[in-house]
Amino acid sequence: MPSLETSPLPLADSLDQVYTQAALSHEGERWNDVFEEFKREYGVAVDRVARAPGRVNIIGEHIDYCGFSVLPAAIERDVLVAFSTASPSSSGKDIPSPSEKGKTVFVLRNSSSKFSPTSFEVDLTGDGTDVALPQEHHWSSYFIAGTKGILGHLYRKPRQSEFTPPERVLILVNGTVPEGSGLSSSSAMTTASAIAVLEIVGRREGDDGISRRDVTNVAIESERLVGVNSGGMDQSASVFSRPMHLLHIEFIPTLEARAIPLPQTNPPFSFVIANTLVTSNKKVTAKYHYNLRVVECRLGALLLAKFLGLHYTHETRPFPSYKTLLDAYFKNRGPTHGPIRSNSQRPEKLVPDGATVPALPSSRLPPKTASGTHELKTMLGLIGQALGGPGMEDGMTWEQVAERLEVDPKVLEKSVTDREVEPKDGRFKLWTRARHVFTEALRVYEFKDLLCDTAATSQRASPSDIEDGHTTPILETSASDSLPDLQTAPVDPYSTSSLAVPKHADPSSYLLEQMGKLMNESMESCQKDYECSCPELDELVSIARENGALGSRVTGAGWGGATVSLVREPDVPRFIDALKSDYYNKRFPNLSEQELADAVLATKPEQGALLFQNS
Ligand code: NG1
Ligand code: MG
Repeated sequence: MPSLETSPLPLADSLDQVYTQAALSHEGERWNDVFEEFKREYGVAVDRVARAPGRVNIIGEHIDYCGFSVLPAAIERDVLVAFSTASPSSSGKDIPSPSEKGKTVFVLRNSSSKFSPTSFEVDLTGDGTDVALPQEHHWSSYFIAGTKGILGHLYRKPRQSEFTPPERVLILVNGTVPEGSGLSSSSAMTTASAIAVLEIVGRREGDDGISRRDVTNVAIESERLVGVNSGGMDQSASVFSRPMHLLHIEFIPTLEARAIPLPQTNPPFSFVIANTLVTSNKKVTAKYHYNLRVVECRLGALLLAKFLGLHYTHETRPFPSYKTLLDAYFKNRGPTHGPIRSNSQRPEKLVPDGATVPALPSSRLPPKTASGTHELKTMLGLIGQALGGPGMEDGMTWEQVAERLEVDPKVLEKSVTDREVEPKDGRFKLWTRARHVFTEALRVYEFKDLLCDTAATSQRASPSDIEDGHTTPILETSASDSLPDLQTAPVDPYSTSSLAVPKHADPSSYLLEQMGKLMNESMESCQKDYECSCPELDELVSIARENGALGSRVTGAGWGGATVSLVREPDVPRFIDALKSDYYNKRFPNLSEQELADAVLATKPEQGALLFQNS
């Protein structure tokens, strides 16, 4: 059985299959509309559809780019890229032709009139460098980024088969993930485009085909072309998710995803997404927000590595490694990664007064299901000493960090970021950012352990690699089939988790409360330490908690976007009503019914990306 990461993308045989799938059946009408619109626009039928969903992150915010694992899931909102390489019929409107032989014109149209049509030309046998991203940011930027990324990747892997590029690719995009809402419409688009182009150039399968892991890595790297130094959570969730599972995604040393079944509780629970309707345009604000945080974490990693005396020699300047906080943490983990050096080997003046470095366990990496939370806790103790300390409460300037690292500030800046960042008062808040990262990483493990313990105690499979060969049906089991039943679950005496579900009069309540508590702690850390919240997010989570949410937090990058709340299913209608009357009616009294329905939605984890053939 191929593993999750190396299996090819599944291809459903026919759209009939789509309609019969529980998760997508209510989407039938939308798909029909897309098919009809395509025919109207181009005069030919859709040949294939690449579908990539948005995602909700349940826990693990702003730690993917630090190398730590996260727990998101795909949602039903998605991007459909319907395409055909057939010649448009004469009824097709204004279809451009390639300007030279060998080039292919991509004709890009979007079902939403908000997004203007465009086209671009590319050599599909080349490396993608002949096409540039639009000067002005446009919705097609993400599509083109995915195209460039996949072509660049394939170019390094010679083709085995003959390929004649088509003259045109006719495309209709139809998306239901609201943009700028923290549900990752951008990644859905980049991922869907990478999959579509992979299919168009005939490299999805076979000796020269590439795996799902490759596609995901390409989508991750491609999206960075658009201007944000993002991590890999969204694209991974979009590709690997499966219904009724959370995805535990690890990035280091390689991308790995494991599906963890959601427990069945009594009463059942829902994740409710509520959009603040404050759009956070990451591309525009990146230098004050997202990219700045990435830089703060990288600087923290360097100082931490230096503090720990890790391979920090004159030869390695300007420090090629320790790009992420996980790196500094990882390499601190015993013989396989080089032991911590003793105090005497560390340059003295870098060690704040009274700082001591406790011995860390020298064990190897813990197995996937156990969390190694102990070591993270130890690191938490260290970051205060490495990044905090007297005079550093308000953060450090480039110069101060450079001085501590004994490098030129200009060299430092260049090696840490290729993007402009503008910290407030010129100061980087390294300690609080790192404290968020390490506590959040810990919460992810605790959350995962809660779910795994529940799965284990109900004697079902604990997290496993998803085995999705291309012949695998879209949904192999009905959702309820794969759910561990908490009510009948015996307690696992061998559980390693500090939060192991104890014998409890009401295990469902216990589990939901613990999950909610971790989500609330995550929010608090995002608000105080990471400063990625905003007044509207703060207000939404307060209203949520006052109206039945067991936990409520920002999902996605923040500074706007959406919240996710854990709500008992019977409470969902009342909960949604309360959000409508206390938040939306007050702040956005003129929303239409449809806009309101789009703003607040109860979700269940959904299937990740797929490619459909219209036959
Ligand atoms: P949003 O802004 O929600 O799409 C971003 C990043 C993720 C991750 C989260 C914060 C992109 C594509 N995604 O998501 O990698 O860092 O923020 O946890 O930028
Ligand atoms: Mg995004």
